[in-house]
Amino acid sequence: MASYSHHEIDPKWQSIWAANQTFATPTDRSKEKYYVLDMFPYPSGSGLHVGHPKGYVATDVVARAKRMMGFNVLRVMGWDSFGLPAERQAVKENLHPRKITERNVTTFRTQLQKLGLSYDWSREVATSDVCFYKWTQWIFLQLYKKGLAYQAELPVNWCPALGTVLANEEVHEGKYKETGDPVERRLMKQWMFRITDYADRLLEGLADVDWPNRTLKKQVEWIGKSKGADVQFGIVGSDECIEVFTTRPDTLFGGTYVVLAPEHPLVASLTTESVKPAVEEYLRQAGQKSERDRISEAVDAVKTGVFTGSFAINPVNGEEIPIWVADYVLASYGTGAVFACPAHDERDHAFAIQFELPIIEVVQGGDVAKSAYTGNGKHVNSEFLDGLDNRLAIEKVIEWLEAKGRGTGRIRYKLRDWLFSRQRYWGEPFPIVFNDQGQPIALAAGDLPVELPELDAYKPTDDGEPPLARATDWVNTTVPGTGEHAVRETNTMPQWAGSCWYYLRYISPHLETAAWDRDEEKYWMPVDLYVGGEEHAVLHLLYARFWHQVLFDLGLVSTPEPFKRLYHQGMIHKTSYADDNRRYYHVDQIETRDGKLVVKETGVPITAKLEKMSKSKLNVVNPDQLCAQYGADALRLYELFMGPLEDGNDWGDDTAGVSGTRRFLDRVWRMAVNGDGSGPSDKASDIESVDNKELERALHLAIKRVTEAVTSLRFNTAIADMMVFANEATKAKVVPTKWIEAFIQILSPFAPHLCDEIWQLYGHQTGLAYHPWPSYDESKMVLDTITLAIQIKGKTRGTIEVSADISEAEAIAAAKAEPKIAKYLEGKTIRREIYVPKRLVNLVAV
Ligand code: ANZ
Repeated sequence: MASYSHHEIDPKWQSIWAANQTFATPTDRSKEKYYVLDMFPYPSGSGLHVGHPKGYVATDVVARAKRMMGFNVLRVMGWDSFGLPAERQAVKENLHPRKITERNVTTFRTQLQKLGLSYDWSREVATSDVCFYKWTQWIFLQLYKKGLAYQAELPVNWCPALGTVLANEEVHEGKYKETGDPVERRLMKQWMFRITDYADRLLEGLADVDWPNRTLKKQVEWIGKSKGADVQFGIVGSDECIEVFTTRPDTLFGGTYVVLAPEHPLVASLTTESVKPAVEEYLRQAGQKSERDRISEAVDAVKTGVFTGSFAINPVNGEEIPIWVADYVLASYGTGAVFACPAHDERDHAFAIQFELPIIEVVQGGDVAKSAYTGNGKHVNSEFLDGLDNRLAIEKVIEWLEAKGRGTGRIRYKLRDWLFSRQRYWGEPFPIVFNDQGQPIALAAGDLPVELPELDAYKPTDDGEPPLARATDWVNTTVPGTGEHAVRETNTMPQWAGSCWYYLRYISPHLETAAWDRDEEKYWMPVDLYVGGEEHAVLHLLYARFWHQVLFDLGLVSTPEPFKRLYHQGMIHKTSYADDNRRYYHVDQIETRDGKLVVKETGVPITAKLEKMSKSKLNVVNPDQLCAQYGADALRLYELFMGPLEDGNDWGDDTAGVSGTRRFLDRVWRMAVNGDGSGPSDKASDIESVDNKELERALHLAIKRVTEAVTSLRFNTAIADMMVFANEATKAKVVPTKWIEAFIQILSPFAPHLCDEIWQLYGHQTGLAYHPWPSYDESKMVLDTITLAIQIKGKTRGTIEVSADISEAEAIAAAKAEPKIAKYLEGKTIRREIYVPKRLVNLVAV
């Protein structure tokens, strides 16, 4: 049989695995554990495209290989199933969000199951199930009791059209990004978490995890710890003072003006009559920008601002300097006021140029007339700081300010407390009631769950109350214990809540008496490998760490950090075709005419662009169709063969890539299985070994590389090594059955259906899922040695004996290390290094 029938094999093995509960989580605790976790998806209405499962396939290879290596593996899938899209769809279809969610989950589950992913489906969870969110509410209570949850009246981004608050990330230039509906700042009573209490812990914990550097950096920046000082500036003609936060108190002598955020409480009283209209107009304009817009604009050269007419007194030298208002100063950071030192701060410099304010150099090292000098150097024009290095000057000036009572050393964070309530229906209700005095009362664990009441309209009420306010029977209740009248909290929790702890519920998904079993938690935690998109580098991963650290402090979990190792899979892109009006076309509607892309029917010119896959861009490739056409194994392999896991990849032609990995699997089949598909091929022989160095080496190298890939996650090159073995084995007349079997074992995590089938044809009664992983022998990998010529500027000066599979870097290093060559290189610099594989190294030294 030239090819194998995935139509038979895929469903056959999927049902055998299901019937035998092959991937049920082991219950014996004698073996070492491995917890491999995927970021669980939001089950959206459009189902999976081929970009989604890349990470899941990668973790599946790891999970399958780890089982074969003797680990107890925990591998579960679930659904992040609360959230706004289901609620919007519910309004559209007039169907309950639960129904919509169930429908989407069914689609997702079916699609994932077709890929043969080795999840323990008996442990599946959904954050919107009451038996799950009961425990989300319970965890909220633990944080509340610890004093970490509080209510505050806060300015929020309120969108009247949607009737909800929006996150800062969702707002751009005063409008909701998705729909363009206007957003206003409104004061509302919100639930907040004191995540800022954990700022230092969240920083320190990063030292103990194996995460990508970029992600660590993003978390550090988000937390934004700054050391500096709060400094008081007097105001000319007033008893009040302006407090500023600065990280560079050493530059106070170069302070030439003070800037207040537009929202600063002193703006009104400091504004003099003559400039009042200008200041008011400025405040109006600034009010329309979101904080995020203001941060991103802060780096632009063009500054906006307005003079208040008042002057401040510089505490180090008594100079009177003008007080401005500008929106590059944020009300929510520091004290909402800064002193500006244009000579040594870029934003201040741009502002000073714009408004012709003085620039005074106080640290030497640059030309401050041209640009701000932010480097280190010695102080000048700074009286008692002159001659000091700026880092020492910071300490000295803080001492001076503290002695004079004009300032204090201070540490500040960018991190803000976490706004934890939403005016939405499809989320977890809070386990909180308010008595008639409006005081919040936490329910007891025994009162949980607070079930989401049934509603038939999911928009907020007309007066802006959350949708749950409509459920009056539910809202009106009593204080447990006293029977006093009370009303329930009608906000719900944000979608982040469930994803903060789902990985703990996977450990005991059916436990009714607790969120998780403590002994089981001790066994399984921390998560050994967590794979998901880099878009979660900050919020999800910071929020989950915060909850986890609190749970750790409460003695409820055994590890301070939840996710030991983190890895981001890259995003798969696909060419999209759009005309100048950003109308998208399907690839079938496009053709090339005179070397240019046009729409077939109309001749309209088209621009092709690599983009994220999305329905609206008509560039989605459907995995179901590929599974049907080429089989799950070919698709799984292609997902990992395309390129390094962390890179973004171009999917390429719709099917070309998958047909390539399918051809490889067909070759494996022909090599291993006889013509009628009933047993081993004629090649397979009972002999122990065969004198075929290339083949033996290819086998051991492939085992080594696949074994390493299970840790390094460098799958694409490991697959290439398996392809080399398959080619060599195809060429060979005789291959020891043992070698074919070892190869099938290492291929099985990638192509589990095909490999279990071949394994069975080779007469084995039990499948490969727990078959011991094969070992490799380094000595079988060395090929014979070869001789490389070493040239200096093209003249041969010597030779070296090296292993035939030497890499370029190794060859060059070996050439340089050769004693005979050293004398030619003395006192010279190597300008170029040229390597001709298997022949020579040429060092161009001058
Ligand atoms: C004077 C100064 C002189 C500053 C200088 C810097 C360099 P990070 O590291 O981000 O904490 N700043 C303080 N509060 C601000 C606010 N609410 N909005 C905008 N900017 C604010 O930066 C702290 C620095 O950012 C502070 O130090 C302050 O400018 C500014 F040569 O003070 B600096």
